[in-house]
Amino acid sequence: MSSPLIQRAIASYIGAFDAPPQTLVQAPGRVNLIGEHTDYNDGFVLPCAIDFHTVVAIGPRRDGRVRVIAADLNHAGDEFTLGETIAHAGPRSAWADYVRGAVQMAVREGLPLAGANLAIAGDVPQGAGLSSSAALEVAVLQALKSLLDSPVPSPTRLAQLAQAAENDYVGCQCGIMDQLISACGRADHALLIDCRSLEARPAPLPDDMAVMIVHSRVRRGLVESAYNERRQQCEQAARHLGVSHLRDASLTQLVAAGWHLDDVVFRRARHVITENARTLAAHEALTRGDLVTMGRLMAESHVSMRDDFEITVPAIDDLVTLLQAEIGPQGGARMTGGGFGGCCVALMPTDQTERVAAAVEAGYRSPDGDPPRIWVTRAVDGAGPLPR
Ligand code: GAF
Repeated sequence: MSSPLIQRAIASYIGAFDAPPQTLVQAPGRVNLIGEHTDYNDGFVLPCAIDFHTVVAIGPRRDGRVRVIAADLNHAGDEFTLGETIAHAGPRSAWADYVRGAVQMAVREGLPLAGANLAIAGDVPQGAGLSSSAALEVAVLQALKSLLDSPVPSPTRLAQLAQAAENDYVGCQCGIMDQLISACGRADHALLIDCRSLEARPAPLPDDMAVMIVHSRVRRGLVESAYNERRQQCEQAARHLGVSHLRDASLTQLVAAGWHLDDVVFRRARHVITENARTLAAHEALTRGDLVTMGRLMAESHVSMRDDFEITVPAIDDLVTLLQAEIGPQGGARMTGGGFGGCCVALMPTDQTERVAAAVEAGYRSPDGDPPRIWVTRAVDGAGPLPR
């Protein structure tokens, strides 16, 4: 983690509260290798936490108030009273609702809080599909937990509270993937997460395999409504198939029921059912270091997101085609995250990264003419305290 980030959080805290913070904590963003829109269908995902973080500097208060400073937003502030029902901050400080939502969920969980001062700094690229909002929610909850010096909530429970903040306070009906990997990530590993049991099985990311993230610079528009609509379509398909979640349906069942399913709903369900199978196969391939199979599964995943789930955009399709052509059979690429813009993820032998990055830099421009942003990342541990 970058030390300027930590220094920014500390300086902002001291500037606002005239004393050093009691504790510093961090929560990372994430990239998903495969398993898209499967989490809220009780299915499987294969993300890793990445080397971009939200850092929170925190200190106690005794007056039941919470004061928050956003170091990266020109030290914008927010202040509210602790409670089980905290009013929204309003559209002009949308960032503050992630904090308010996380605090409200901590209070509802029964954490014995008496008030807090927080200063927040982060370097997770925003609006890129790398889970900056999950990192913020998880970091705030981790910071509140550190004030109590308590073993609870566990990392998994903390992720559930962060998801509740997003679902019930912010209003996006996301699944658990982003918050869970931010809370539970493991250095040098991707995690196969069973989004029903919340069990995670690590798969090592070998040193000779690189994870590259390429930001298409396509702005993610109308994401929330399109996301919630996809979720409703999946629920509709599950109802038709007589299962609680699409995790429990097979392709055979779907095809048999196909004649009385709307074509769009059929395709949404086909994506989820096949993506779950691909994700399980990808975990096995990654575990045996099989880049060729990983590449094939990533390519199939992208086609399924493009044609069945319809969450890609033409510029991202072009970027994935370019990446796949440059990488060849040893590895692969696909769009990552919720969709409608944002980033692609690519796997390749480490010694290929410079060549591939140069080719993408030269060969891709967003519809607005912006060059791509390229990061070769590594998998990091999930949220936790930072040494002082
Ligand atoms: C977003 C959501 F927040 C996740 O829960 C997940 O559904 C993802 O889109 C798509 O896989 O990041």
